[in-house]
This record gives sequence, structure tokens and C-alpha cells, in this order.
Amino acid sequence: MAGLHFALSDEQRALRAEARALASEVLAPIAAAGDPGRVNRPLVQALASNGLLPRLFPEHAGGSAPGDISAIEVCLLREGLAQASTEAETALAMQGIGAYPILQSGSEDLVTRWVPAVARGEAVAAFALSEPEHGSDAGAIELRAEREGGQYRLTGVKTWISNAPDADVYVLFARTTPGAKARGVTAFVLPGDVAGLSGTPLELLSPHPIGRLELDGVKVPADHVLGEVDQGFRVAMATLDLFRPSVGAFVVGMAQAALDAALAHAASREAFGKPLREFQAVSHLLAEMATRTEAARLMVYAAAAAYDGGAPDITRSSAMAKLFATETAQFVVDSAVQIHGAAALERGHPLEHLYREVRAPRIYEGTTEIQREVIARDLYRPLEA
Ligand code: COS
Repeated sequence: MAGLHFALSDEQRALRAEARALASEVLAPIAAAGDPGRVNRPLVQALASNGLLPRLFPEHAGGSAPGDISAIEVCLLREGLAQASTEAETALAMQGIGAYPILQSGSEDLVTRWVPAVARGEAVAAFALSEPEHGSDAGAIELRAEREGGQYRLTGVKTWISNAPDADVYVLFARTTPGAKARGVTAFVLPGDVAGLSGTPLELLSPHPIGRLELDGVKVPADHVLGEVDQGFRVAMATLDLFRPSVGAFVVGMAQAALDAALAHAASREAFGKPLREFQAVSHLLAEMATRTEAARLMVYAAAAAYDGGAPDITRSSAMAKLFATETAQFVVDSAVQIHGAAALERGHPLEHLYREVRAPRIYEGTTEIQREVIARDLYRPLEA
């Protein structure tokens, strides 16, 4: 890949290239054989057997990483996979976001029970925060968790949950203290086959394993709480701090794929007696696409490096990276469609797929507007202290 590489080592760039090659040669055909909109278990297993999924998790939790989960490593894998198989990318990322809160805040029993199985691709994980009436305002969630002796009873609805309703384990956020907004939310671990839990798949603009969950008096033992009771909002936010830059890496991968396709098309396609690239309107657009993609990539890896280095302002840098990269990728993919013309609109064209796929990341894991809110609050923090 041409261009700057921030401070990535040769080894890190090789990992990204390995992920891309595996996606194109091994994982894309498995993804294509799956049922669109449902969990593709052979794909999750192939991510594990080819060594990618275990890299997300530390050795003590059944993975192959020498230390804690590394944001840069997550970004390298996501960017590489996205360039050749968005389905493989998403399957890997959802295992990470579903299992990370358990790793971060779970008891030893919960970690041992679930994380190695997720790392091996034997258990499918999910992160269940959003509700029909509460997406951006995550501190307002209503799904009730009522204490009854040594357990909780959970009742309510979650929606737009990746990997639902097929997941084997859910990290699910519920209200333990009514009226307390973000300070009354608790994180729970639920096995997918628990009594009283049911769900339905949802069909999106771009097929993705996602669904709605209904909890009808689901009983969860009190020792399935992650972290402290009423402190689950922090578990959710800390998870998003880690994964938001990597949403950026996902979309940078898509932008790169779109840019590569546009470069090839502009060099080979002729109009008015010359290749498209000889029209300045096209070549300058390609230059702009490449520049913005590189800027997004630099922000993503800078945010990931800040996270791994334990920098104090990672909430802000994560939000900035996600915001800038997702908006940039939308521009780059849309521009690549424009350069291709009508061919890119045909069902099944790689850009038709990317055009549908690039839209959702501007909404999930915090919309563009929520990222701006997070950044703006952080900018004023020193002035208010
Ligand atoms: N890490 C740790 N703790 C955090 C945190 C973070 N990144 N962000 C907030 N908190 C803590 C705050 O410190 C505060 O703690 P105290 O109660 O001790 O003061 C608590 O959480 C509540 O924070 P705040 O008052 O800022 O919460 P708000 O309800 O105002 O909401 C936003 C904050 C808007 C940032 C939050 O609701 C959000 O991120 N929404 C988007 C949700 C989202 O991404 N949904 C997609 C689901 S995943 S696909």
C-alpha cells in the first residue's frame, strides 16, 4: 500500500496485509456461502482457525495476544479484513465488542466460561445496549432488572443488536435504579439459551447479522453482573472508547478498497478518446479521496496508539477518529461510485456493496452527532474545572 504509515512497524503492516489476503482468499467465499443477515458460524470459526480472532484476546483468556487487548492490533485486523470482506470484518469485530466487557469487568468465572470460547470461534458474542426508544441517549435505557434474592429478573426489549438473536452470549445493559439515568444502569452476562429470552432478525440496507431481543422475566444470577451494580454505563463507555477507533479502521479499509477500484477504473476506462484519469475533474477527485483516506487512517492509528499508551484523553481522540473516518469513507465511496458511473449501481458490483455498507458506521457505536457531543464536552472540560 502506498503512502504514509503513521508509526506502524513492518510487522504491523504485515499483519494488516495478512488479514487482507486471508479475507480475499479464504474468508470471502465462506462469507458468500452464508445466509445474509444471520450469524455465519463457519466464518467465525475460520477467523479463529486462521489465527485472527485469538489475536484479539490475551493468552490468559484463551487468546494468543501476549498482553492486554491492543487497539492498534484491532485496527490492523479490521482495516485489512475490510478491504476484501466486510462480512469477515464485522464477524471479527462483533466477537471483540461482545466479549471485551466480560474480559474487562467480569469475574474470573465469567471470563473462563466465555472468553476462550469466543476467542476460539466456538461461542458467538453480542453487545446489547440500544433499545427501540433509546439509542443515542444510552443513559436512558429502560429494560428493567429487578433484584429477587440471589438473582435479577430482566424484562424489556433491545434492538439493532449485532449477532442477535443467534448469539451464544450477550453483554446486556439494564436499568437497576429507576430514574437514575446513566448512574442506574448495570451490565449483565446472559447465555443465549436462557429461559425467557427470544428474538427476531432484522433486515438492513446492507445485510448484517442483527436483530431484536425480547426478555420476559429472564432470570440472571447476581454473580453475572459485570463490574458494580449501577456502574454499567461506565462498562459500556469504556468498551466504546476502545472500539470507536477501530470502527474508523473498518471504514478506512472500505475507503481504501473504493479508492483502489476507482484508480483502476480511471486508468482503464476511456471517454471522449482518453482515459478518465486524464480528465482533471477525475484525477483531482482521486487525489482528494486519497488524501482524506490517509488523514482518516492517521487519526485512527493515532487514537489507537493513544489508547494503547494509556493517554488521558482517549475518549476525545476515539470520538474524533470515528467521526472523521466514517464521514470520510462515505465521501470516498460515494466518489468512487461517481467515477464508475452506472456500472457501480448494478446489484452485485463491489462498489454497490460498499455504498450500502458504508452508511451504517455513521450511526452505530455513537452517531456522528454523538461523537461531536463527546468532543465538544471534552473541549470545555478544562474551562469548567
Ligand atoms: N469512560 C468511562 N466513564 C464514562 C465515559 C467514558 N468514556 N463517558 C461517560 N462516563 C461516565 C461519566 O463520568 C459519568 O460518571 P459519574 O456518574 O461518575 O459522573 C457517567 O458515565 C455518565 O456520563 P454522562 O453524564 O456524560 O452521560 P450522558 O447520559 O450525558 O451521555 C453520551 C453521554 C451521550 C456520551 C452517551 O450516552 C453516549 O455515548 N451515547 C451514544 C451511545 C452509543 O454509542 N450507542 C450505540 C450503541 S453500540 S452500537
